[in-house]
Amino acid sequence: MVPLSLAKSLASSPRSAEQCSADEATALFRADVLYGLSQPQKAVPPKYFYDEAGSRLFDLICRLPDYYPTRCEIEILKACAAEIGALAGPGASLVEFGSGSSIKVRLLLDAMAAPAAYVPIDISGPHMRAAVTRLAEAYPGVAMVPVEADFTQSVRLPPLEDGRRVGFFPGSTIGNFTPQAATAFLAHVGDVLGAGSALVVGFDLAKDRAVLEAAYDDRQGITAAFNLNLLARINREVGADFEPSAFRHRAFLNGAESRIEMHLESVRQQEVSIGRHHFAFARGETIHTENSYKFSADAFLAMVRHAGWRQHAVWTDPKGWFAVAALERDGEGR
Ligand code: AVI
Repeated sequence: MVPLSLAKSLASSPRSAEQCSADEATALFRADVLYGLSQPQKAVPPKYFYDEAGSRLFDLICRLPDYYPTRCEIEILKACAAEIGALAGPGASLVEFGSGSSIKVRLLLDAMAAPAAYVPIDISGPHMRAAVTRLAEAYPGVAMVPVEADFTQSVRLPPLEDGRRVGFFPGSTIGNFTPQAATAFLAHVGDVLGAGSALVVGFDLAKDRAVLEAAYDDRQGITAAFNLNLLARINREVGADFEPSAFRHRAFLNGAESRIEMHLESVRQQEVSIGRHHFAFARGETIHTENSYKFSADAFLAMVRHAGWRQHAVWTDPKGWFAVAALERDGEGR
């Protein structure tokens, strides 16, 4: 069973869809879109960004000069990989929640002593499997055990060797949850990994508005394409008749909530239909598509403590823009 607090939070969870058939996934997508467009503030959960095109666009975002989180996090991971390797110990299994292209995990696998297994969990199956095929060639001694699933749901891990279980949740995806949902998710990860496990999680730090807004509204327009791709996906998979050129990408810092918000703004008054459902848009009205929370280290650590984790270490890049926390769960473990 999914804890209620977590189930409720799925409306604002980053990447997911249930571990279910394609038809069920489409029905869930349709229901989420119909529900979200019926709200006073129209919204679609950000988990739906990641179809094939969206996953490719996200990979491009990660290479953008304006999008600092990836660069900063890689810099941090390179510097602290040896300490994470020591924390994991020999024969550990690395479980990545929302593995995407499985790029950063190489830094950890390189630093670990004889890692037993890599378990990527991701809803975008084809994208994940292609990434795992590439990884398997580079790490022939590591068992690759991909799990195509919604990592926010009650995932059951495959049988693993006796070494420590180490969770990996990079990229500041934790910031795509509300703080309440993030706390529930971190507790859920603790339950999935079990007693004695460790968790390495990347989170983005609060900083200047200009730096943040440029990262989510880049000069090349890739983030705009990523956001607008959601409408193309809704048209294709749910049968809507969105005219993507009648919407524009908007990203701004909501300082009171310490989060970047992404929206799709209607450039004119219009109506959009999904079957017999019709949704009126005023000019300037938006669909809220994503929150990306920016934390202070203290606020983040309070949250992880609340979720049952103990701090092992926190590292930041020289500019203090991004942070990686290594956490531990009490107990005997495996
Ligand atoms: C996946 N997630 C951590 C990204 C973020 O920064 O919130 C998604 C993203 N949205 C726009 N650019 C990147």
